Amino acid sequence: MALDGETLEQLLATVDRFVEERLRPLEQRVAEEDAIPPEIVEEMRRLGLFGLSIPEAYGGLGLTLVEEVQVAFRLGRTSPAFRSLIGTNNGIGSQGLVIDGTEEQRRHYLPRLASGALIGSFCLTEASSGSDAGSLRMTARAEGENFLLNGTKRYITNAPEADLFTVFARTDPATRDARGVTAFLVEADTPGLSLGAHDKKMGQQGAHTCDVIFEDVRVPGSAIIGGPERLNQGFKTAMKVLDRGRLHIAAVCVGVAERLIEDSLRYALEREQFGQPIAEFQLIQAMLADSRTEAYAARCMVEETARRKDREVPVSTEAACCKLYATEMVGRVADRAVQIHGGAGYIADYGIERFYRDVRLFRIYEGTSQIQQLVIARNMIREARGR
Ligand code: COS
Repeated sequence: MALDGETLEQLLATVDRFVEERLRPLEQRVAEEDAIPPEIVEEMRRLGLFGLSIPEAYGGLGLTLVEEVQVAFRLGRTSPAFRSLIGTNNGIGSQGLVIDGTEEQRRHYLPRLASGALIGSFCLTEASSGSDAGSLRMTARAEGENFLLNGTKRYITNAPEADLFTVFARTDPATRDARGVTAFLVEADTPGLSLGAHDKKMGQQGAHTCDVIFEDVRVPGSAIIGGPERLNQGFKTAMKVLDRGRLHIAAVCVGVAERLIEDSLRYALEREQFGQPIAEFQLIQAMLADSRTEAYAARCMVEETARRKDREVPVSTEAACCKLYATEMVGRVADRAVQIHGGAGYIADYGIERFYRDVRLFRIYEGTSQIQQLVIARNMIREARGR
C-alpha cells in the first residue's frame, strides 16, 4: 500500500537530511576504517531504513517500488557502503521470505529484519558457481525430518554481520542444474556454520563480504522457504528475489551518478584554467551533458519499471535492462568525474577515485552485465516464440 503524499515527503526529506548531515561527512572515515560507526547503524534502525521493503504487517515501512526507488536514489548520494548495510535486509536477505515464505516464517523473522535487530544475508554464489547459479554444488541431504547442509558460499555480502542466511543448496543429487535446488533459512549461530576472513575488496570499504562455510549444519524441514512443499523450488525464489534486487541496484546507481555529476559540475565551476572556469570549455561541457543525459535516462527507466512492478506486470526483462544500463552508466559517469577533476580526481583526498572504485561492483553483483544481456535476450526470444 502506498504511503500518503505527506508521509512520503517527510520520509524522503528525512533520508535527504540523514545522507547530507550524517553520512556524507563520514565517507572518508568509513573507507579508511572499513567500518560504519555503530551510532550510525543505530540511527539507520531508528529511521526504519532496514525495513523499507518489508510489509507493514510485519513491522516494515511497506514501501511500494515507486517509493522504494525514490529512497534508493537518495541513499545513492553517498558512499555505497552505507546502502549496502541496509541493502540485504531490504533486498536479497529478506525478499525470499516476503515472496515465498510461509506465514509462520514471515511472522518469525520479518519484524526483526524490518527493525534491523537481525541482519539478513543471501548465500547463492560459490567458488565454482557464479553466473551459472543453477550449477551450485552445496548439498542439503535429507536425514529424516532434517537436512544436513555441506558446502561453502563465496563473496557473501553482509555475512560477517548476518544473523540469518537464505541459503541455496542442492536437495536432489540427481540434478546438476537449477532444478533440485532448495532455499533454506539458516540462523548464523547454527552449529557447523562458520565464516571465512573478510574479503579484501577493490572498493566499498565499510561493506563486508566473506565465505560462509557449512559443515554438517542440521536444519529442520520447516527451514525450507515456503515449507517442505517448496522442496526443489528454491532457484525460482532466487530469481524472483534478484528481479527486485536488480531494480533497486539500478536506482542506487542513478543516485551515485547524480552525486558525481553534482560534484563534477561544482568542481568545473570552481577550477580555472586558461583564465576561466573549466566549465566554460565545450569539451568539459560535453562530458557533463553526456553524464546528465545518461543519468536521466536511467532514472526514467527505473521509475517506469517500478511503476509496472507495482501494477504487478512482470518486469524480469525491464529490471535486467535497468540493471544493465544504470550500472554501465554510473561506470561511465564515474570515469568522466575523474577526468573532469583531472589530477584531483586521481587523488584520494577528493573522494572521486573512491567512488570510481566503489561503482565497479555494480556491474558484477546481483548478476553481471553479461547475465543481464542474456536474461533480456532470452526473454525476447521466448516472447517471440510465444512461450
Ligand atoms: N522469475 C521466476 N522464475 C524464473 C525467473 C524469474 N525471473 N527466471 C528463471 N526462472 C525459472 C525458469 O522459468 C525455470 O523454471 P522451469 O524449469 O519451471 O521452466 C527455472 O527458473 C530455471 O531457469 P533457467 O532455465 O532460465 O535457468 P538457468 O540455469 O539457465 O539460469 C540465469 C538463468 C543465467 C539467468 C541465472 O543463473 C542467473 O540469474 N545467474 C546470475 C546469478 C546472479 O545474479 N548471481 C549474483 C549473485 S547473488 S547477489
